[in-house]
Amino acid sequence: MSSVRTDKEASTTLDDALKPTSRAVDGDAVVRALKPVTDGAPEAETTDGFHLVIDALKLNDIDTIFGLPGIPITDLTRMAQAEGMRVISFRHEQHAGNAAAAAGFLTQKPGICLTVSAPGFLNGLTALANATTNCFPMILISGSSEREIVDLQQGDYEEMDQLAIAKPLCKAAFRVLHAQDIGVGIARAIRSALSGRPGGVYLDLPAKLFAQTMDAAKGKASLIKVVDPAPRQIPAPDAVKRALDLLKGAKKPLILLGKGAAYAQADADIRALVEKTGIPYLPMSMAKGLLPDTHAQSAAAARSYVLQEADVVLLIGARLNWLLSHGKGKTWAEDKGAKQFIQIDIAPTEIDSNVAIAAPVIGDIGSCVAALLGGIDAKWAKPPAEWTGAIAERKDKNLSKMAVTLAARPSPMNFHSALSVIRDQVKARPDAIVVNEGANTLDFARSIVDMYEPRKRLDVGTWGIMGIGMGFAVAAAVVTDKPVIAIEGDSAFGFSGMEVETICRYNLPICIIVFNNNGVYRGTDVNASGTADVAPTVFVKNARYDKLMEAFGGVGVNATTADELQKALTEAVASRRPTLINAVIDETAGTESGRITSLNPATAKKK
Ligand code: FYN
Ligand code: ADP
Repeated sequence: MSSVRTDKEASTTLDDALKPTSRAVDGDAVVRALKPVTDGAPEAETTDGFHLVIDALKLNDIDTIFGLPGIPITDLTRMAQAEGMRVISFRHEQHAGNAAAAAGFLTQKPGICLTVSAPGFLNGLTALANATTNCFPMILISGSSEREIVDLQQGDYEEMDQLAIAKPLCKAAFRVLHAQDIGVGIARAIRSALSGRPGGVYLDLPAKLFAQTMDAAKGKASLIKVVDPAPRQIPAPDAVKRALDLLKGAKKPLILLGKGAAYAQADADIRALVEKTGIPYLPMSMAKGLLPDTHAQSAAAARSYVLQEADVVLLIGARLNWLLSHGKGKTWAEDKGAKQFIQIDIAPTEIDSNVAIAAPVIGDIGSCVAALLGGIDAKWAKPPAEWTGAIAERKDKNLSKMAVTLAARPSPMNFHSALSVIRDQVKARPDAIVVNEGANTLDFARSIVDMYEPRKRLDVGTWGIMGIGMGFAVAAAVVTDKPVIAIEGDSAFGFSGMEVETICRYNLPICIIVFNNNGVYRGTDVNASGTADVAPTVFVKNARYDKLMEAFGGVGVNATTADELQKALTEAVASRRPTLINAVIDETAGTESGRITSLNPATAKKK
């Protein structure tokens, strides 16, 4: 128990706390908790809701909170810090939530986001829903108004039925009303976030809970250290055999690695499976680096070809959603005959969600991949040379074409020339974490910037969401202490740009590169009405995003050439100083919606 107080005179008892009008007053509670009251008489040691929350998290090896203080959780942030937790305070809850989600993905521990009631909670909710969509474990803990007032809709401060609102947007939602249930509440939240398919969990803590007191020993005994929160799920032997038989018979097999495979931290076995079978593989964007992108078996540079031509596809932690054209249609050359799919996933209901899956293998990726590996012996026949040869041919052609484009040094810079600099830096520092969002900035960076190590690339994920940039970057720096390179479209950066102050405040080794082409997609759109307003996609021309970083004491650089960009980026990574490089990009470069133009109704029609 990290903190205990003797408070015969404590102003809030459990009974008091349950009265509708009592509320923890920020300053008072922290003083009470940090300075035990003694009058010489023997006193019972007590603890309170604040400390039970902190102790329950610490007991479960959770040492960091991402959040934004305010009523009623300000004292919780102070006390958590006083008790040795790292508390990273943001300027907007959405970014704290995104940080928690990224921390969850990187560490396999639920990232914690702490917010105030109603508006703060709602700001955090986007991140919680996004985490759930992406299968990242996080817990959004929000203070809330008093149940009695909320339920009678009597107009409490920041009144909102938060639990009801959160429920459909996350994997599980809980509310704790009594201090003695905090241990159970946190345990249930951790288990829900981590077990099976990971996801976001909401934990509602009404204001009064924090000031409730109880006997310290009983409080300690009420806490739960969660044992085996993500139990291994061993696949059934017949499912493994079915999958191996199908794979063995394939003439043009393909392995597709998704971010579930990256999350699973089964890196060595995944690599062994790819290498021992000799099957070409395609990484989804956040699975890049599970094997180095330069690996001979990577088919990333022949993506369209392998998706069309493969006859048996082994999906490992990847869903057949929009990012994979739902496993059908032109992308998969459906007219040439259906593919056969083997799918490894922890969620049995994922199977057959879009197309028939011939061989589902249900279990955790580590166990499933190990089981498949068990069936690959020295007699395993590698895929036919016609298949691997045809892929190599297409790949080499694309790589050579790309090399020529990357070597060009146009003025002003275009996406390719700027990204070629970043590509070289990541090659030199493969341990750096890349955060990437935007439209063109995202799409070009994904294929140009090679990744070499697992879980080094964080991006817009399943929703293609904008605004994850600074939250993900902060989390990456905080939980790994590695240099972070955030490759940001100018529009995307705007969603979380104010967090540069957070980055400077904690002096994080983050270098942000804003691809500034004066607008959403590009900066050349015109207002057809002829009025004075600029077109909806156009920003202030020639903006200096670098000045934003300078305002808070970081390093700002305006880079108009690849050489300037290269110098600034190399210095930033080496010095670990917060840096923002305003990379001036040709405003005519870029296409509407990047490479997903087909999803944009207007441009799709024009095509
Ligand atoms: C890939 N490619 C390469 C390389 N890597 N060529 C040369 N060198 C290298 N290293 C080729 C690859 O073979 C493809 O060409 C093409 O580049 C693009 O590859 P990519 O990026 O892997 O795949 P693609 O087709 O762009 O899309 C797949 C996707 C991806 C849908 C999974 O686009 C994605 O993750 N999109 C997210 C988009 C998003 O969320 N946007 C945010 C909203 S923006 P071909 O083989 O010739 O096809 C709102 O406006
Ligand atoms: P991508 O976007 O990279 O294709 P997705 O988010 O669509 O990846 O898919 C990830 C899949 O991985 C989800 O279906 C999820 O259930 C699964 N998954 C996540 N973690 C594990 C794990 N440890 N073991 C097995 N499957 C997992």
